[in-house]
Amino acid sequence: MKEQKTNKERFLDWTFYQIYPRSFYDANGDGIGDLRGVEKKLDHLQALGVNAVWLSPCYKSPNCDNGYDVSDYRDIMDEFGTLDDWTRLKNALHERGIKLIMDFVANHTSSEHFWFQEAKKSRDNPYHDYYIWAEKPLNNWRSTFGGSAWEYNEATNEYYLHSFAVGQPDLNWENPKVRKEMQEIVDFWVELGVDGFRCDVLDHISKDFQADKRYDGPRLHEYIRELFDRDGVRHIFVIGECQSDESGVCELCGKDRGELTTIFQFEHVRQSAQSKFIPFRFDLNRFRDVLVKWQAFTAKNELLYTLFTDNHDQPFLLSLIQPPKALRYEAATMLGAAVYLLKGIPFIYQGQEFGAVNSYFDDIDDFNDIETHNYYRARKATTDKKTLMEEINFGSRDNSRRPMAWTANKAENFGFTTGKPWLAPPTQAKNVNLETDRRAERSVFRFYQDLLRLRKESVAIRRGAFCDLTEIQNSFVFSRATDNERIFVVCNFEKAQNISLPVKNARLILCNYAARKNDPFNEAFAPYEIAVYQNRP
Ligand code: TEU
Ligand code: CA
Repeated sequence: MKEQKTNKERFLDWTFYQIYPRSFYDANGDGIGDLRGVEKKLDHLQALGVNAVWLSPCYKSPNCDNGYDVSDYRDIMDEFGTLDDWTRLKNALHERGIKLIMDFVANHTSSEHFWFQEAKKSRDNPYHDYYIWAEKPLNNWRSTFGGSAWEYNEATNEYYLHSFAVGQPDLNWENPKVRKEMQEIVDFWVELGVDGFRCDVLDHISKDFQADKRYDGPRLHEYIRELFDRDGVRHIFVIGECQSDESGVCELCGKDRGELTTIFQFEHVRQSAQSKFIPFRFDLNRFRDVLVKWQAFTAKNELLYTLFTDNHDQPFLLSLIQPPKALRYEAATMLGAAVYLLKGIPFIYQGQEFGAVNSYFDDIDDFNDIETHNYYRARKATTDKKTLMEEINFGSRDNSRRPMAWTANKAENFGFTTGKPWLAPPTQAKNVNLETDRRAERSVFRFYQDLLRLRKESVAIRRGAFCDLTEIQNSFVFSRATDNERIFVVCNFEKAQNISLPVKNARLILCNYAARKNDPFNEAFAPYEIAVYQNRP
């Protein structure tokens, strides 16, 4: 049967790799990753088997929030290179058949952006209305990074809204001029050849100041359509970072809505209702249940779903499930199979492909993230040092932002830079790095290669219907099927147990314990063991 490709379904053939440029690879020895550095590592991406890249922000920025505070949307951050370097990188990616999407930070600018520099001067400045001002705070909203979301500005005797850092004033999307500016920025990059955008906190752009939450305001959908449902733009890939529940997702991504290709939905990775810094034990059964729920929901409503476990905002999920050290490979590959064989668009975060884990540092000076520092400052008077550092190490976004460990060579900063790295490398880099992993018999990288090759070869994995076949707790069993192909995925969680197999006469196509190759249908599963079977009736 010929593969049917509706317009949106073609995105199911994309497999993303997220690059956090500051920490990926430093090509000029100043200790900071850069665009030339990304270009130098394209062999790695190709060897892994991805065909799309999401680049975290690389625009001009004073870096109060590592590029999520943009001071010029049409130029590249000095540390990362130039617009020419960007064009070279884009061309090099495209030559290899790899798509490129850029981060698009639309909710706020840097306070050093020209617009804000003007806006704060006086109430009658032509840029004043580009931002959100009030004589008294309009509500008691808190900034995500701590403190009030309203900051006083002396020159105008007003407060301005910043949902994130003080240096990230929220744009006033009610102002048609702001919307026009943002459209022109989208056009600028589309003309330069980007394949799409990952839209930072897109659900924040419309606000209801009376509401408890800062997102999903009344004009959200209107603004999104105005931005992306236009000639010359409609074809691109647009993924929104949104907190929406089920009905919100339908409105944002529904087939005929003209809004987003898909969104990042976080329910499966955010299990704790408490502050992200308060340690908790991640529950894999709950994780599975949420994934199953969204597989069913997106199928029913014909929505595209995204498959991910990690990004630059959270500690590595692999560390949250706390596998014994000796089982890191098994746990990492089990997570990979449980997530990336579902229906949706995979996003792999840098480091995941060799089983990267969280770090432990005793000293707050070994952290950079603004959220981490704000938390430390707010708590240090009332919390004992040991507890506080445990919280910081558990929840800090720096866990996933540390320089990539390419090699095992500590003296050479694990292959990241010949200079002094901008942030201390991961504490476990000696053992957990790409080079060591690729040489190992149990290689996470090789498993990911196999996984992505299977996705490429199998229509059922990319397009097939999902069916949950889980019978017992601490396991996840599912199938993916088209008319002429069936894939069965059996994942065991942390304890050895027997799992009755949904199939007896199929081909074993992927496993993470060598012993299974000799005995494919053994129902005894070892800790974190997975087995994937294929059937072509
Ligand atoms: O994140 C927005 C967001 O709501 C969260 O992911 C938040 O950063 C996290 O919970 C804090 O722990 C986006 C970006 O991904 C993040 O890096 C930026 O800091 C933030 O927006 C502001 O631009
Ligand atoms: Ca550099």
